[in-house]
Amino acid sequence: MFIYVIAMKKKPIGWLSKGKSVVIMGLDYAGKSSLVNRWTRGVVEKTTTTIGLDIEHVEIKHNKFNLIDLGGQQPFRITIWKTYAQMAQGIIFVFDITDRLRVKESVEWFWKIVEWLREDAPIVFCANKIDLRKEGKKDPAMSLEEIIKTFDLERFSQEEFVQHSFRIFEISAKEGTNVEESMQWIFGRVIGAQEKSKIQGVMIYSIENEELILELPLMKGYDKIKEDANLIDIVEYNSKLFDKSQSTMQYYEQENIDVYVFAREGYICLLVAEKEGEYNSIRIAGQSILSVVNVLDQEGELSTEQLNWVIKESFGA
Ligand SMILES: Nc1nc2c(ncn2[C@@H]2O[C@H](COP(=O)(O)OP(=O)(O)OP(=O)(O)O)[C@@H](O)[C@H]2O)c(=O)[nH]1
Ligand SMILES: [Mg+2]
Repeated sequence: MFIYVIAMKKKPIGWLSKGKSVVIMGLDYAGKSSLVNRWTRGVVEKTTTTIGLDIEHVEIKHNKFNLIDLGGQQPFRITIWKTYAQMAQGIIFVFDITDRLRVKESVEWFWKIVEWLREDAPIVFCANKIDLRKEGKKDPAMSLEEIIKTFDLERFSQEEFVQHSFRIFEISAKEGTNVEESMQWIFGRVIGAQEKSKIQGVMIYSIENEELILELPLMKGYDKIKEDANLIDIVEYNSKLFDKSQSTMQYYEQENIDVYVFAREGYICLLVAEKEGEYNSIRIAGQSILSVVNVLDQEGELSTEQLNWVIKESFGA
């Protein structure tokens, strides 16, 4: 098998350019190259099995990406997949919903990939070839429920995998169904992850003790912005608004910055961010900080040093 594959090699492997890499994986014949063709060129040309890998260079919102389409045949799985999974900033996993015979194999490889990934890499699961779901006759294709159950995809809602953004799309590379949607989602997540550093500073205030328990500048220039923004006023206004049991999020637009206010379990957390940052990563950051604050406080170990460390580790300075 391996010799056969090498002998077929007839084109040079693409090159990796600067920028983040999004990697497409899945068994051979799943439709990975068809998905790339459909998305980048709007057509599905006749594909041949991918030897090694192909790289497309794409640009989204001024971000450059390598879109790496890996060969799905067994020899590539056991040789190059791990390396590319480890370097991926995002993963597109493609599954052929008519390939019942190899479902078990696909499930095994899927979870191997998840193990290799960086723990915060987003994953989009593309259940491909939905155009082959014919009404009327006995349906050989797998339903969404069946796929979620067989691949055990509900694990992504559990604590263990909460760092991975995960989404499943039913797509048809052939007809273009959900192709744009799934690609927008994964690249949006990868760009979002990149924008975590747009958070400039963090403040945490205890509603119960009515005191500021942490103020952390994460970027230069935060102090000046603080004066402009009257952050303390925002905190005080919100602390009057909410009691301990409430959980909420508010958003204030200032001249130079955006301010996100999260309130939960007796605390208010303010995130000062650059204008027009990616909302989702800020929301995740705010909620994570409050969870950490709450746990540390319950253990009676809430120290500024510890919080500084947690926040810097998680969100970068
Ligand atoms: N009906 C249907 N056929 C599809 C669809 N997507 C891909 N195919 C077909 O599935 C076959 C395999 O597609 P490829 O895109 O080459 O598969 P691949 O995952 O890149 O395979 P490897 O490169 O070998 O790993 C081709 O005959 C495609 O025309 C789809 O959405 N619907
Ligand atoms: Mg291919």
